[in-house]
Amino acid sequence: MIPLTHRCSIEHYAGRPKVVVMARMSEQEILERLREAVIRADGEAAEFSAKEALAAGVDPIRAVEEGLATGLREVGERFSRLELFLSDMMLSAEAMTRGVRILKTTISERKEMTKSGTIVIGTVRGDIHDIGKNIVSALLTASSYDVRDLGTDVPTENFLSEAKQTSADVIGLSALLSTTMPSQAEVVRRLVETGERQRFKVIVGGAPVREEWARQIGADAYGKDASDAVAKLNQLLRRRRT
Ligand code: B12
Repeated sequence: MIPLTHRCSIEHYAGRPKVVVMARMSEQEILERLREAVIRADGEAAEFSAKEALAAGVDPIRAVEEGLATGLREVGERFSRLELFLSDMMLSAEAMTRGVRILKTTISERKEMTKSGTIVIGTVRGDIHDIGKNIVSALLTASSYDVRDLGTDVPTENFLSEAKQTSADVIGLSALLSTTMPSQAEVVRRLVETGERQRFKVIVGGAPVREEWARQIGADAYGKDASDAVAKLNQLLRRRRT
């Protein structure tokens, strides 16, 4: 059997078909294929290339971040330049989700044994973007966090009540729109008002969010991407335990 990572073509020698196996596909080529599949909104190609990535031993997080997500961000830029319609963005998002579904299986397999902490996570009120948040949830789960994912468009009070109910260590807030970033600030404000600010750590993230914003609203941490989210939480909780 020919590994998926090898390109092959059928050529004819003396009138007989012969499979010619060509050079192994490089990691860079696989990442490029993932990116292109999302830009073309081709879900089948996204799944295929995700399988190629796994077969080639590409780190699944890298395949998501440097392959699929790069494509989706480019689609977002084209949308903002009015070169694409909202429906195009939706189809690309679907293609990305199909690729992520394949890669996620391997991310989840990495699960470590000791529990790292409990996090209540969700996309804030008014915002339905969930692809990035789902990746963060998957990597946190793989890093042994007990993740309570509340989904999207989550009302402020739901973050508070779920965190209390589960005795969570952390509340994670995702926002993809500049108009919904204030909902992250609202959660922190409510924690202060209810006297529970010291009880839970707060981490924020999402494409328009920056470290400076996290500081401004009084969050404990900002995560640039899924790997950074895990690193920041490990740091935060270690500090709290010592
Ligand atoms: C896909 C997409 C959609 C899809 C969402 C599908 C879904 N199920 O999520 C659909 C088509 C539905 C959509 C709708 C809209 N969208 Co949209 N969308 C995007 C797009 C192209 C990609 C987002 C994405 O999934 N990226 C890939 C993931 C992997 O990256 P990520 O989300 O940034 O997540 C990473 C990090 O940010 C971080 N992270 C994320 N969350 C969290 C949470 C925590 C706690 C931590 C620590 C880290 C973290 O880790 C993640 C993994 O690395 C962006 C473009 C962009 N540059 O972001 C526009 C974009 C966000 N959308 C935009 C807009 C305007 C809209 C609409 C208002 C369009 C409209 N006219 O209706 C609606 C809003 C609907 C709503 N009320 O929420 C704008 C926002 C502009 C702004 N700054 O406010 C963008 C930037 C496009 C643009 N350039 O104009 N969108």
